Amino acid sequence: MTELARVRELAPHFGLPAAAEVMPLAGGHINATFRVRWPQGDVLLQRVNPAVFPDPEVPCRNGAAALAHLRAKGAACPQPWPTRDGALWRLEPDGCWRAFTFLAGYAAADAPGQRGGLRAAGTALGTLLAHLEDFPAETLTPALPRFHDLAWHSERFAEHALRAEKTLGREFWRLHHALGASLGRRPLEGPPRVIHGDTKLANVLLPRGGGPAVVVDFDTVMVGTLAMDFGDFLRSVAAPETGQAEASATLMGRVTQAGRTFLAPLALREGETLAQLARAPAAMAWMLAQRFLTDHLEGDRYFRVATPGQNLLRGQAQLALASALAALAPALAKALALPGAKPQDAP
Ligand code: GN1
Ligand code: MG
Repeated sequence: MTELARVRELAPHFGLPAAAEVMPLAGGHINATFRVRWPQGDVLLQRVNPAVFPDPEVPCRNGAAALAHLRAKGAACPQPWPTRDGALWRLEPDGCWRAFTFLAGYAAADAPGQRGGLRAAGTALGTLLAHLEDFPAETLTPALPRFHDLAWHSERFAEHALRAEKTLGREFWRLHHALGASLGRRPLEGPPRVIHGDTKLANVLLPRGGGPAVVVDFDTVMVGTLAMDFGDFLRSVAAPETGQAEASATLMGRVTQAGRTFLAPLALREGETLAQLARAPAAMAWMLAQRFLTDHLEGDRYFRVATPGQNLLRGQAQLALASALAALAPALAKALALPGAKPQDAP
């Protein structure tokens, strides 16, 4: 059965009319997402991928709880579209299906022409973490065990060392080892916090006509550290997934601006320092590089690819980016401590 036929089969469970227009939405690497539109309604329907999430109901449950918490605080949130039975998701043999009202009139913060949105995205994500500070962490079940465990991802990649060295080529292999030496094994540690888990720019939607940003994709909400969400955000601000990293002065300017806006709504806790946070973007890029490369070497079972070799290219781009970000880390720590950041947080 084609994906679109499957969506049509599911649609009645969500009260979506048979005549609605169905469009696949590109963007994510893991779940399948569709826009279902008809004259009176517009819905985003999504299948949470059971090949990636061992229990696809877990991300649905965690995400729904986080959204309820945020809504109670008055944050602008995606609006769940329940099933006809009033449930927030529907478990099927091919995954967990759920729907939200489609956010028409919004564009992702990484969409072309949205560069001015960096600050809005940083503020939205920093505010989100502040809102999650009193979320009951003990109610969360890990949706992806060891998800942001850098040492674990490095070990998995190291199992493929012989093939990896050959596939990557000498220069990227050297970058990989240099990153390991400069970042150490635990650059993402810190006191536990409830975090979003996937703070890339594309997960922040900005209203075209102005107004509050909406953060989406709560599948990976988890107990983690500030370094993880801060690092992943700046990693995504720093560069697109593939393609060349830019000149370091431009990169530094954007990363500093975005980093400051992210930290402004938050009070750093003991064990969260600007010196360590400044290394987190490189650490997140290095971890993502190893995740892409491991998946390439294991046959693209996790990250969807349009063409063979795409995960290799993604991995190489993240290695180059991690290297550029590691070089900027000392200057970033200083820049984050300048006026505009909080003086007591100086490294
Ligand atoms: C994946 O599917 P998507 O695009 O929301 C991945 C993130 C990566 C991101 C890279 C559950 O997110 O960790 O940073 O790709 N999500 C999962 O674009 O593995
Ligand atoms: Mg995601």
